Amino acid sequence: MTILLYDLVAEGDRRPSPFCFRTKLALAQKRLAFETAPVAMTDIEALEGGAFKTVPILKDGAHVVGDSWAIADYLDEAYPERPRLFHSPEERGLCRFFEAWLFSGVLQQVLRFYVRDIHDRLLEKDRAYFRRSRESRLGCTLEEAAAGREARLDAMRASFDPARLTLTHQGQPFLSGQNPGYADCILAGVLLWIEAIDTVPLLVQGDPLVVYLERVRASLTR
Ligand SMILES: N[C@@H](CCC(=O)N[C@@H](CS)C(=O)NCC(=O)O)C(=O)O
Repeated sequence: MTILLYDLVAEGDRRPSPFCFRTKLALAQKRLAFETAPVAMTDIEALEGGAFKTVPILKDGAHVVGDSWAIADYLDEAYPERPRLFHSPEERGLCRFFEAWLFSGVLQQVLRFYVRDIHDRLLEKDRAYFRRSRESRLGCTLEEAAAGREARLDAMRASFDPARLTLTHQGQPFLSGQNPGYADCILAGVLLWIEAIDTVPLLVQGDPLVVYLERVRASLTR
């Protein structure tokens, strides 16, 4: 039976979720075939008996798993013969740290920069909910969050420098070393999310992260 992934959908069939991209990359890393089922943000709670508040949600036969980390653990457990996402508890722990660093620091800037664009790209029926929930989280309106954002563009791009430094270090084409690992699913998931929003590019020509993203894509679609 084919694995099904509930995937956030926006206008024009855009898929604007860093967590869903992460899981799609993880499935590709495990060489598992899957299909996606597009879901509107305000329809998530109607899925699978209302068991989940967020996507991704993975359905594999009788197993329904929500949350990208729980899905990654499930995949390693259910498909031990496939390439592992985590080669050790230590790698998993470091990936947890990497996510916390990325999402508490870098992603706060990224979200403020793009939040109004994300709103405008969402399905019409999701926009009021998105505005209400994100304004309450941000403590300001979406317009206030995005105000004067051009002046923050260089700093936002530079906030990815630790990844650039790692990747341009000779002999390390991926965050996880010679091959992509779960840390690469986390970072590439974020880069693909911003690409899907398709407004002001996060990456510009000549950025080592452009080459990196191509490398991740190529290695996972081979
Ligand atoms: N910890 C969750 C977070 C997932 C998440 O926040 N997903 C967002 C889409 S990017 C979502 O479904 N949001 C629904 C909402 O805000 O109501 C994971 O790792 O899967």
